[in-house]
Amino acid sequence: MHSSSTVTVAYIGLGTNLGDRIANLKSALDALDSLGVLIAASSVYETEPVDVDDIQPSYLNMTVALETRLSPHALLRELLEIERVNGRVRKRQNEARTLDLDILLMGDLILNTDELTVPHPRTHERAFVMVPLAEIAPDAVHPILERTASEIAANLDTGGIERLGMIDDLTGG
Ligand code: PH2
Ligand code: MG
Ligand code: MG
Repeated sequence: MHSSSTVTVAYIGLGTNLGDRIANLKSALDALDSLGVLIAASSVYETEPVDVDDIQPSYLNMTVALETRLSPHALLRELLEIERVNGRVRKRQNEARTLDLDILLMGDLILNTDELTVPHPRTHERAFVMVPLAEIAPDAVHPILERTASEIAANLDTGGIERLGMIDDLTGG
């Protein structure tokens, strides 16, 4: 695994709306734990699908903070592999999935390549991302908007999301 001496905090969004959604989140957390140090995890939220063009089950979403020495592209490769191991099949954009792992923010990095855009392009528009992010990192600054997670979250419509609780207090099914 490629690594450098620089430690950064990557904020990662987790999403799942197929299969045993709690089990999918737990499996992802176990795998993420091996990529660095998980320093925070938000509550789990049940959320209405956003930006989808078919009828889909509701999502579970949460965010984590991962302290890691991986480069952004190395981290992306690891996240895609964790998605694959957890049954992610990619046919169409924004289709239902067992597991989606997105790099939301990575320190104050601004990156725009074909494979990876950081901050995640739609992060700041999405309550299902920003509410759990503001829960664990209210003062994290979006490096393009130059606003904190809590400021961004406060301006979003949170009607479609419901806090369920911490993952360790929830059971699957
Ligand atoms: N992910 C998407 C599209 N729409 N909606 C919700 N509620 N949660 C998601 O994680 C989500 C979505 C594409 O990644
Ligand atoms: Mg996504
Ligand atoms: Mg994704």
